[in-house]
Amino acid sequence: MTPSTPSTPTTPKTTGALATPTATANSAEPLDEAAYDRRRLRQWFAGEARAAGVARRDVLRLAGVAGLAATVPTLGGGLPHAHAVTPPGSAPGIAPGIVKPLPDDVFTVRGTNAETRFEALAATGHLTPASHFFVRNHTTTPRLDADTWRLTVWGDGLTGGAREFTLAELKRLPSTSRTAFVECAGNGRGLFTTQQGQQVSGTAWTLGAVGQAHWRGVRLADVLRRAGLARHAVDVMPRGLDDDYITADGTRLGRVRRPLPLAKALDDVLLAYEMNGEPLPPDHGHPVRVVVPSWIGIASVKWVGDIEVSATPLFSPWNTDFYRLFGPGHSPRGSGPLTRQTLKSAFELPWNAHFEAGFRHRLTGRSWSGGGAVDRVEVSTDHGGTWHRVRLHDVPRHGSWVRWSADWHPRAPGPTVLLARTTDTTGRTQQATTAHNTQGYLFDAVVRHPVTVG
Ligand SMILES: Nc1nc2c(c(=O)[nH]1)N[C@H]1C(S)=C(S)[C@@H](COP(=O)(O)O)O[C@H]1N2
Ligand SMILES: [Mo]
Repeated sequence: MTPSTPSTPTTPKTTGALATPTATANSAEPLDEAAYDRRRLRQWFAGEARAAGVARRDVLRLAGVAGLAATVPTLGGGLPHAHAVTPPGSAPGIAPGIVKPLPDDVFTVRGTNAETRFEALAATGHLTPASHFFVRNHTTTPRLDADTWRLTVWGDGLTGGAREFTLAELKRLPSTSRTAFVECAGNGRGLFTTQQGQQVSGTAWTLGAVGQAHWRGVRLADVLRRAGLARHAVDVMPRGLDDDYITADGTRLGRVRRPLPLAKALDDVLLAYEMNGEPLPPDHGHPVRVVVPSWIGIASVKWVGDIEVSATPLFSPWNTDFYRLFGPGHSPRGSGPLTRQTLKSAFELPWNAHFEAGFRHRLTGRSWSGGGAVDRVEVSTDHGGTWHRVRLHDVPRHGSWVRWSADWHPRAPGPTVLLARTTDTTGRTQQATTAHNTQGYLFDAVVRHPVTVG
C-alpha cells in the first residue's frame, strides 16, 4: 500500500552552475556527516536526490553548507531560517498537549515542553521513571490506539512495495533491549545566556532535557530487512504521527521527521515499544518510538508512523534549518547535520541550594557523553583552583550516564559555585566555555552551579 501522507517527491531543476560539484566526498565514510552532506548535495544537484518536503529556503541553506553559494550569485546573502521558539505564557505545571502530570517539584514547564528538575533525579536510580522523564513536544502528544496503529515502511530503497507492520507483528520479531539516555540537542541552551552572556533562539533549557531509560523493542535493522531493504538504499526517514509543526513565523514544516544515514540505522537503532518494562507512555511515543543511542534527541522520533527508505538522499528541515551549528565561531555555511550528543555533568541540586557552614554534605550528580563512556568525573569547590575525582556509582557504559557523589565541608559563609566536569573515553573533557551557535545546540561547558553557604 501507499502511505496516506507521503512526501511529495520533487526533483530540483539542475542548472549547469549548480550541477558542478566543488566538493569531493568519500562515499566510504557514511558517518562522516560533512562528507555525507557534501555527497548528498552533489547528488541532489545532479538530480539524483529527492527533496522530501524541503522548501526552497532549505535548498539555499544546503547550497551554502556545501560551499556552492559562491558559484551561484543569487544564493548569496543572509538566508532567513526558522527558529524553534517557546510559546509564551504557559501556566506553571501545565504544558498544553502533555498527558502526564507535571508536578512543580519535578518539572519546569517550558512552552509545549517539560524539563526535569535535576534535584528531583536524586530520588531516582540509574533509570529515569516515566513520571520524571523530560518531554520535548513540537506540538502535542497524540493519543494513538496500539491495536489500530500501523508502521508503514516504504520507498524506492526497498526491493518491493511498501510493507506494513502491526504492533503484534513487531512483538513477534526477536526483541532486544538496552539502556540509553535521550537528550535534546538544546539541553543546556539557557547556559549560553546565563553563563556566557550570549543570545540564542529556542527553549531555554537548563540541564534537565535529558533522561535515561531501559528501552525494549526490535532492531530497526531487522524491520528494514524484513521490509526488503535494497542494496542501493542510502537513507531512512522515520516520521511521527503528531501534528504538523508550524514555526513561529507561520511556516508549516509538516510532521516531525529526520533522515538517518543507513549505516546508523543498521547499527544500534531500536524501534522501542517498552520504556522501563512498561508499554511506552503517551508522551514518550506510544505505541512505538525510534531510539537512536548517543545521538541528539530529535533522531529518536516518537509516535513513528512510517519510515521512508530511500535510494537517494533525503532532507527535512530537521537536518537542514535545525540541528546544525550556525553563527560566529562556525563556518558561515553552517556545520553538517548534528549527530552525536556532547558531554555534560550536573549536580542533583536546585539552583541556589543552601548549605549549612561547618558541616559535611554529600554532593550527588550525574555525567554522560554521546562520544563514549564516562571515564572520570571531577568536582571543584574553589572556582576551578583544584579538582577532585569523585566516586562513580555506576559502571560507565557507552550511551549511558553515571551517578557520582562527593563530600563537601564548606566553612566560609556566602554565595559560591560548584563545578563538575567529566572526561569521556575518547579523551574529551568539559571546558570552561562552549563556542556560540545561534540556535544554542550542544552546550557542554562546565556549569557554574550557584549555591549559598550560611
Ligand atoms: N514525533 C516526534 N518525535 C520527537 C519529537 C516530536 O516533537 N515529535 N521531539 C524530538 C525531540 S527534539 C526530542 S529531544 C525527543 C524527546 O523525547 P521525550 O519527549 O521522550 O523526552 O523526542 C524527539 N522525537
Ligand atoms: Mo530535542
